Amino acid sequence: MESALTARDRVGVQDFVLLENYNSEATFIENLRRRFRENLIYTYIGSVLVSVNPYKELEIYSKQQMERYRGVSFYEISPHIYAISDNTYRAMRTERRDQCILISGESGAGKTEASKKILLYFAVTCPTNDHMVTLGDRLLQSNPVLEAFGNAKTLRNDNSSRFGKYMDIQFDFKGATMGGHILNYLLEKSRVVHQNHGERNFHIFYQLLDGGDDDLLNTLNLERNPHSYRYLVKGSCARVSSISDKNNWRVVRKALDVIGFTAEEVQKLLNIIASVLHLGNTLFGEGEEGETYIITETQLSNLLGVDGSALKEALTHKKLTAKGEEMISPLNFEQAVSARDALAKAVYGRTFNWLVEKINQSLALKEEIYHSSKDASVIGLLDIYGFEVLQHNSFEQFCINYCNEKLQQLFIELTLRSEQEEYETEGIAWETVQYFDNKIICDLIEEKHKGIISILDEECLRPGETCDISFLEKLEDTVGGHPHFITHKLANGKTRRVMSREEFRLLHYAGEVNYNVNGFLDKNNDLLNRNLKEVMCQSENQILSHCFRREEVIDQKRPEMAASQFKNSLMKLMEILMSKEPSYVRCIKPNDAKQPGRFDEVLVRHQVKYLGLMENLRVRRAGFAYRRRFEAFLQRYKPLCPETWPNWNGKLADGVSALVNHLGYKPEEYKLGRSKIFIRFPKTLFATEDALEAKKPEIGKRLQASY
Ligand code: AOV
Ligand code: MG
Repeated sequence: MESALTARDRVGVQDFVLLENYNSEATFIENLRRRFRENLIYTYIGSVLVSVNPYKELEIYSKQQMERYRGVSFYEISPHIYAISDNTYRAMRTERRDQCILISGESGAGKTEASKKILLYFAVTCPTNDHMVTLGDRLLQSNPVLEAFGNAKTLRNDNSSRFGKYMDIQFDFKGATMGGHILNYLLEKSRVVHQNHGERNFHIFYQLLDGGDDDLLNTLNLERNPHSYRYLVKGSCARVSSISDKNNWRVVRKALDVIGFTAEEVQKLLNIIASVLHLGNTLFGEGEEGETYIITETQLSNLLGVDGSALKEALTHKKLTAKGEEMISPLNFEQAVSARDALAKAVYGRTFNWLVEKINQSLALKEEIYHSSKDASVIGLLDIYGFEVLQHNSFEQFCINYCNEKLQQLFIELTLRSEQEEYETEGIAWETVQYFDNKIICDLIEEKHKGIISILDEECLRPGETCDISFLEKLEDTVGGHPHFITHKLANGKTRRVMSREEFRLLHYAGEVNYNVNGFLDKNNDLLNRNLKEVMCQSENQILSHCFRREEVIDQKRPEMAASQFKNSLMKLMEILMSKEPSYVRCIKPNDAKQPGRFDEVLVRHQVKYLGLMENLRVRRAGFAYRRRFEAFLQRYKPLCPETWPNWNGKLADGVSALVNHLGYKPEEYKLGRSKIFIRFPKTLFATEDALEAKKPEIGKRLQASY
């Protein structure tokens, strides 16, 4: 039989805290590799779960596995996404505090899969109220729908999330699920009209064409072949071997029913999806006088539920108000193409928001439950788009990477810094751990007046001739000297040859990215001609008339620009997350080929570095495994010591001292801070918990495990 030592050698340790040489990055990576080789994709750093994408189905997510993790303490069983889920759930129940689980990692690292497993765990294991039996199903079924409309195949990931998602799951005082709510962040709308080589449009288009029956496609005037649609072939890869669009169509179609979409709503939704494809095939011609006309006739206006000639007019003309007078001016060819694309993006983007709204209605607490749910608690799940570096990075990557920068800042704020600060305020000796604080990059992007987003907004609003290059020049003037910002201009006035004149480079926490400014102003402006809005708000398709409001046409106020809107929504998200007790899942991508069994050390080392896992480990190891406020510790364990039982009337610290003396804690096992006890090793706490368990019959009441 294999000895314990060789087993450890083979599979590594399940918590990095147990590594002898915890300062060595090589040891850290070797531990990850050993575990990965044995299909052990999860490892802890204290309470943080590190997950390596296996790129293959593992038999570790069954219902039996879920049962194994229910109510079991973290350290007694192998690391798992279910352990994090269960722990979070129990913390919510025992501490009555809202929780959140933050999942991070680069594109393709496994965030979305992790979030789905967590949701599945709650849906399967948590009790349900009688009138809420369908809620678990709806929560689960919201995923395929949102993924169909909001995910796409990219070079990094065949099912890449192109929107950010934060989902609250609400529980009543008995711990039963009672509702859910989704917040969505900035969908990558540009994908509707353009895809890079090797990438696709959103899944739903291909699913509908491949899976929809003949009658349905006939009513939508669609052909089955995706190559017939210009918006679907920009990336030259309409079909992907790893994806079954036909099967996924069935799943999505069923999910829409489960969530509660009516047949009429589904029809209207599909009319919109088809209309986007027809819009893409709408071509323009140029007359002798430079006027533009539409040369492709399709069923477009019928599907959009709008008047055909009004739509034609709006696609080729622009309405302006000058000095109180309305003027109609014809669009040239390029303008018409970009008006058409803007309409396609607006229609799709707003429909996506409508979809989230509808799902939220279906997951919402019933009014009467809401009012009687004062004791309700929430677990939030954050699954965003991961950090990405492409060959060509544009406005979308800028927003996505900024979002990841914010999340990393939150991680630093909440774990590394707060951990150190706590030791300091508690007066416990502490060796400072150096870590990279990315606040400097967040400031570079978001600072008022001086940050990149403010400069972009100013450039969009500035009257006169502005263009993407004038924005870049403004950036050079304003943030040119920033240590994380680089352009082709060198400080000595010479030029950096490796960079184009249309690019700026940001040194992100996770790596360097060159952004091409082409299209930044347009994408930030995100404008739709007023006459197109007028046509759309009269649509007979209720989804569209809901999405395009009359008030928007009447109200001439300029809406907030895209980047600022995103920035503000992220600020709000940070507030939401800060108000909750966080748990972390840090996802790692083992190779760029999306293949099982391949562990690319260089790639993994890079992620370990930028995710700050070594710092995380050092902080954790330098410190103590557990800490608890004196009153909470005393309250829980006082039955174990005659001096403190049944009531302790002296100072809390003295009571805790008496208690741990009685329990025989050795000096190296714990420290008393100003308001908390710090316990160095998990085993000390386990022994105390066991003693409490043994005493339960005596103290005559059931105490729930609290770690
Ligand atoms: P992401 O969410 O982190 O990328 P996903 O969760 O979509 O990445 O994972 C990418 C792919 O890796 C999935 O489609 C699965 O094929 C595989 N995968 C990930 N986790 C597992 C797992 N636990 N077991 C088996 N296969 C897995 V992005 O949304 O692109 O940032 O934007
Ligand atoms: Mg994802």
